[in-house]
Amino acid sequence: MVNSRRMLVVVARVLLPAGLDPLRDRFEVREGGFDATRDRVLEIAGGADAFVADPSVPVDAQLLEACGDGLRVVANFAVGYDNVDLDACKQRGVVVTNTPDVLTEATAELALALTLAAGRRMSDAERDLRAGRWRGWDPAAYRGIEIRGSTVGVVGMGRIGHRYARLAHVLGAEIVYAGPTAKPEVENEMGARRLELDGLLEAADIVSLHAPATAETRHLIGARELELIGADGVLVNTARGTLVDSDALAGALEAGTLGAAGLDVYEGEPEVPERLLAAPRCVLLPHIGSATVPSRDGMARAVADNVITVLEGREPPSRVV
Ligand code: 8YV
Repeated sequence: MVNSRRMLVVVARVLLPAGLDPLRDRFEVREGGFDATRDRVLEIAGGADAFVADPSVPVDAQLLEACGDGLRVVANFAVGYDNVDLDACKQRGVVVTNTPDVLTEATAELALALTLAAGRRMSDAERDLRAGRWRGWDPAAYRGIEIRGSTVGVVGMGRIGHRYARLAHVLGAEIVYAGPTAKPEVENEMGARRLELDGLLEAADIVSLHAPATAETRHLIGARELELIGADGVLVNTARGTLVDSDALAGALEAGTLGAAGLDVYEGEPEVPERLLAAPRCVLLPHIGSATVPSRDGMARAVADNVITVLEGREPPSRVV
């Protein structure tokens, strides 16, 4: 008898209809749901031909084992893939994909929004107003920086870093950048200068992080680096929480040795360190860098395209390994 089993796609948590519908048209789909625990994910993973993860779902040897030998692709619902053990996937011959490009604009724009919000002390100002602490126009209160005339330091001049640099440059900033490779096209386009990280932190009034989370970038920004950014400087992080030592950051904000911070990502999400919640001159968002309609729908579609192509024996549009 011919085996007519429909292939199984396991979605660890949730996927938007833009990605779910085309998958359901072709395959059996099993979803863990928004609050799926690790145990629940391991339980539903069995028999998966494709596994859809997101940054809150660690994909490690144990999970791959739970999926079983039929697993052909791990499709991450994100551009970042630090939650996926690439070596373990490679060892089992499992393809890993991500969702680049479709979220470049949304994330760069959010980094710009955080730059302005932190640089102009919007969180403190709004908090004071809502708490009834606004006692009238005060020429000395909430004074911040202007992007025009500032030096903006982009750490990681990839797709998102480049788009953010363009936006800041259009607003009149001078651009410096740090990263493993020189980007002559960006240097030609906007006169950007490549610096070593320390030089960038010293030169920049605003530092925005756009590097991936790796062992090398863990706590890239600690107490020493924050001091280099300085008491008037602004730090923005829309990349990954592990890039910044959050205790050191809270300390610098409390002591006034860092001007302001705008954060969208944290170590150990969805936990947010108490000290950061209480810190002054700090804008905190719940990891919404890619949260626009076109971006999230584009990401969901990209997940489906990656799964479908691999399960149909073709090369996926965005393969990591
Ligand atoms: C969110 C992101 O994690 O793509 C990434 O790497 O960090 C963000 O887009 C994503 O939206 C969660 O699925």
